[in-house]
Amino acid sequence: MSQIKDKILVIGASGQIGVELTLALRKMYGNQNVVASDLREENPLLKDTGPYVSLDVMNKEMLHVQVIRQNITQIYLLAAILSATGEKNPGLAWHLNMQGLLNVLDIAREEQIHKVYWPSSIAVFGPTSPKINCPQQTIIEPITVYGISKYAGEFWCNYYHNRYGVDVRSIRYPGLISYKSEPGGGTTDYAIEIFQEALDHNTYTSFLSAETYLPMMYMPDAIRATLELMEAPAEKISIRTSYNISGMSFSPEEIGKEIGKHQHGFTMQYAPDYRQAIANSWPQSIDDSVAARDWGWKPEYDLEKMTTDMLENLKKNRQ
Ligand code: NAD
Ligand code: AKB
Repeated sequence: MSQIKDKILVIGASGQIGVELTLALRKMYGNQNVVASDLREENPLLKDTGPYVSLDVMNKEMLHVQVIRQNITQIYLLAAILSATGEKNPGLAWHLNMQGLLNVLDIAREEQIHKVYWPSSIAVFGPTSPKINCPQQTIIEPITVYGISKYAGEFWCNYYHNRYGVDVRSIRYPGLISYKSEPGGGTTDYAIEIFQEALDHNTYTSFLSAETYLPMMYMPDAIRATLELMEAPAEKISIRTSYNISGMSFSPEEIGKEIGKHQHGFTMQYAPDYRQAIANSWPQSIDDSVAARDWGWKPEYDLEKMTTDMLENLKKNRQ
């Protein structure tokens, strides 16, 4: 339900999730009430759809000024360094992922921002977490700097909620698959590359092995989950760290077979690299029963439906 009085700032709006989330928020709240911001230039899909400001989340003063100047009442923080890129520069990943969040939480507390959204990831889980139907609360020992930063971030969110009353909400997204904007350097990015390569060359070399099962989700489900969580009444939110949500699980071989149903003669090769160890440390599937109970979460897309939609839209974009 749209709330006209709210003014939203999306930080990291030019990224894979940011573009689609900004467009969805503009539909709900009105174009002028959703300010997109990023360190890099405005994504072409956002052009002329609403206000855009250039902003570095690490510059707390600049962020604070924008929040006051624009009368911001909700912040969606999407700026982060993802798992694969994070392993190349652990110090930078820790710094951005932690300090960016702390800057936002501090300003939210000082300016009495109504709501904050900050995504976590299935990357919080590690090799000692259950592989199948990984529960909301379980052993969590991440092995990547990205996973460590997300887990620490979850507890900062919980802390700011308990201590200062900041209404911060979060989801542990699985790997997200989309066709509108490029992925930002994750381990699950193969499941996007595979579609592009299938259409370009009818063959794909996966950087994960054939049988690597991972939790995944199609972007329309992820956007809907985000909006449903943010629209839920506060008394329904029992988890102030981050909610597990689930969409589908598949391996490179399985998605290759699914694409092959549409792309006659599609072939796959496998050349696992450093990302294999990251993928091996994550669960294969996620138990999202707490999100289902608290705010009614239910995914719509399975592998078959997502593959059909991805190929249709990617082909349309190429015409
Ligand atoms: P992305 O890399 O595509 O986008 C991040 C955006 O943040 C980029 O446009 C980048 O320019 C911007 N940014 C980087 N540093 C910045 C700074 N200092 N100030 C302002 N902007 C800055 O990432 P994404 O895939 O859209 O992910 C968004 C969030 O969702 C992240 O927190 C990520 O960890 C989380 N997440 C993503 C996935 C996924 O599969 N995409 C899965 C789980 C969690
Ligand atoms: C990544 O692979 O790093 C992301 C994620 C699951 O957080 N897609």
